[in-house]
Amino acid sequence: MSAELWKSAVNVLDANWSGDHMVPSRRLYPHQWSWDAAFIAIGLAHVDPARAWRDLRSLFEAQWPDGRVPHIVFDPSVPEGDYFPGPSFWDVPAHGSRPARGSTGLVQPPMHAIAAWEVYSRSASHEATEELRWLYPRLVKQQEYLTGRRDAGGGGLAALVHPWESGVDNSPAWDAAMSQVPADHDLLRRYHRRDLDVADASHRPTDTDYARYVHLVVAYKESGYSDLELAKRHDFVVECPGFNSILGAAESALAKIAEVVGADPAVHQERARAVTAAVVDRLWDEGSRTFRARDVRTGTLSPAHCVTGLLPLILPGLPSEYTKAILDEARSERFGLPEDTTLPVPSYDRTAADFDPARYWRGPIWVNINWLLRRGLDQHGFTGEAADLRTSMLRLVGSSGHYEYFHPDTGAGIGAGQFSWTAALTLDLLAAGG
Ligand code: 2M8
Repeated sequence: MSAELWKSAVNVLDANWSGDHMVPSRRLYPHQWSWDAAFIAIGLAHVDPARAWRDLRSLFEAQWPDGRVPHIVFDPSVPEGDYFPGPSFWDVPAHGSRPARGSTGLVQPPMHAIAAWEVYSRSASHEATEELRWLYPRLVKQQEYLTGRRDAGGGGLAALVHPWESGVDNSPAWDAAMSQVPADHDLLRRYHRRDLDVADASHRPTDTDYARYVHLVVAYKESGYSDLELAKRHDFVVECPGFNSILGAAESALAKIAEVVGADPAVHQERARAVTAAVVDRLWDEGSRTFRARDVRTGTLSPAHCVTGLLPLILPGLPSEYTKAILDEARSERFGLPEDTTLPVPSYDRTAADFDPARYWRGPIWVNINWLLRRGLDQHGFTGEAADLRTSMLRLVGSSGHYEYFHPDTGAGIGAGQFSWTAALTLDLLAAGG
């Protein structure tokens, strides 16, 4: 079973390799995505480290001069109509040696330092050290952009200007903030939602979501993708516990990378401590004893219990008062942290009236999130829970296939099949042993 699963995962990654980068899915996502590349590198480390480094390099070659690492790097050989919104919609200017329209202007969770450290640890070599040397200053610049220009709330966290930046696009965490964003259906009608040609509409964000997504991109683009005074002029400015926990964990990974490349680890340890303190200070809700998303414009925390509220567990320095509270929330009927025979945790509170088992980030199970949760459980000594979660993920992918996401009651695969991060993280879970 595990040899078969290993082989099927390798086959997915072979089929989705595009010469110098991996696509998440041939049909649904035919370009390179930022946080996907990091999860994919973690899996490739076990079978083809050269491809892992190449994929990360391709992504960081598209880094902007201000440090932002774009959420999509467009493949110029893919026709404009194969993904919406494509290169001309974003109309990103040329910078440095990068051609115009080469990427989007948004970011995604900065998983890359964590991934680079994972790849290096699995295959330390002269070449791997050279790759780390090349990446290190770029990773630092990425972090500095996020904690600098993107600190719209002024509390030491990165603020997001679009739900796509969170990676959990239509999560209920954004419902309150998104309800204030104009939904211009006329504007949306001028475009064609390519995703609905290749996926079931009931499994994807709604047209109202997309009308708001388009509005936010147009507004940010019209500002020249500027981050000045975001909280005053942009319609959506939020702090996500998932994104910011990855930001903090990335600093801890950078401390380890700094030691290899001869830089100062202390500065990264200090930044990791500062981000961890800011996550607690700004996103902890004492009433419910959970972490929540913050709307920077209103200063309020989202009422929704979303799986991103469990992700501060990946912060190595999170005090035990909070790690225990996260474990309680994960074990509650809202998420049902599995015994090894049951299903991994869903993306949203199972007991909520608007829990939707099929619609993308509003209920289904995602492997990347569960992989992060397992890492956090393991790191904080909840090793039995981490082992059960690993087994349940492998059972799910083993029986349903390398799907993009999974039905939280039946385990049926939903969205794109042959999905790269599911395959890549399956390799990493198999390699981790029981
Ligand atoms: C999904 O997001 C894209 C937009 O970025 C889309 O729906 O078209 C999300 O699941 C995101 O987390 C992921 O990185 C991307 C590619 O897998 O797809």
